[in-house]
Amino acid sequence: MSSIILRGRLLPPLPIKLHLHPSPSHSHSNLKFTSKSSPSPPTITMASIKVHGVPMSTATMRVLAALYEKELDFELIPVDMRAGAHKQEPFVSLNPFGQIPALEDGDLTLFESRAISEYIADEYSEKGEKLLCPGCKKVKALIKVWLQVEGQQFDPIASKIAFERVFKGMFGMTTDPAAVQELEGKLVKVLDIYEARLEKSEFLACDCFTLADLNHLPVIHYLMGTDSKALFESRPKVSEWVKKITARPAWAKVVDLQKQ
Ligand SMILES: N[C@@H](CCC(=O)N[C@@H](CS)C(=O)NCC(=O)O)C(=O)O
Repeated sequence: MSSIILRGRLLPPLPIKLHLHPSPSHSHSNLKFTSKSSPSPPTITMASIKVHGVPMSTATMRVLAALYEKELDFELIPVDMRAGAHKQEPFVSLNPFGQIPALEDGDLTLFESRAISEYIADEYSEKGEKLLCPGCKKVKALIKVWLQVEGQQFDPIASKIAFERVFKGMFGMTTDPAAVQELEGKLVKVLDIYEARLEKSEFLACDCFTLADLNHLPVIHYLMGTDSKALFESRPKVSEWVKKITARPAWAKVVDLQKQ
């Protein structure tokens, strides 16, 4: 059993069963993955990229999605949140705010999942899916707009709904229907804007899948398992977009990690 603490709230243990592979280079057990199509179980490699986090965490999932889209090998180092490992050394040397995920790439250490996914997309621009359209400044500017929209308009509402509808239940807490109603009232206004945008382009920034779409995946993934799904499905363009982004093979690998 492992546990998770969401946005400063200590929550009871989470029933995640991680399939652990002993690592010769570390005193604790880590998970090593290769993003290239290979038969499971995951291949043991000397990955220089290390992700500290857990696969149930939305912020960790965002980073994992970027790594898989870029077909990069990485090592996932589970953080024992039940034991408060994220609030102690050595983890707080990676993220002084004591939140997962943190990323190590050689001698570079990063935290904040959106900054990490942007770093991966930029640093490994030649690999895998082009998530930032580096050649086109105007598209790049639009990607930045929609990255901000996700972080500033969508996530503050949608992740609270996910907390009410998904995580509270997971941790034996009770959903507050009044809070859900109020939040959904706000989310529909945001989704109406998404619907209008997606009438003009196939994805949020342009006609290709970009980091702006990717950053939405973790919270959308959880909401699709709740009654809030109807808010997405009742908007034809939003519904089509959700189907396309959640069907990506890289995303399927992130979801698979939760089952291990
Ligand atoms: N803005 C941060 C949020 C990270 C975050 O809230 N992580 C959660 C798990 S999804 C966590 O570590 N919570 C523990 C805490 O806040 O103490 C990011 O995107 O990386």
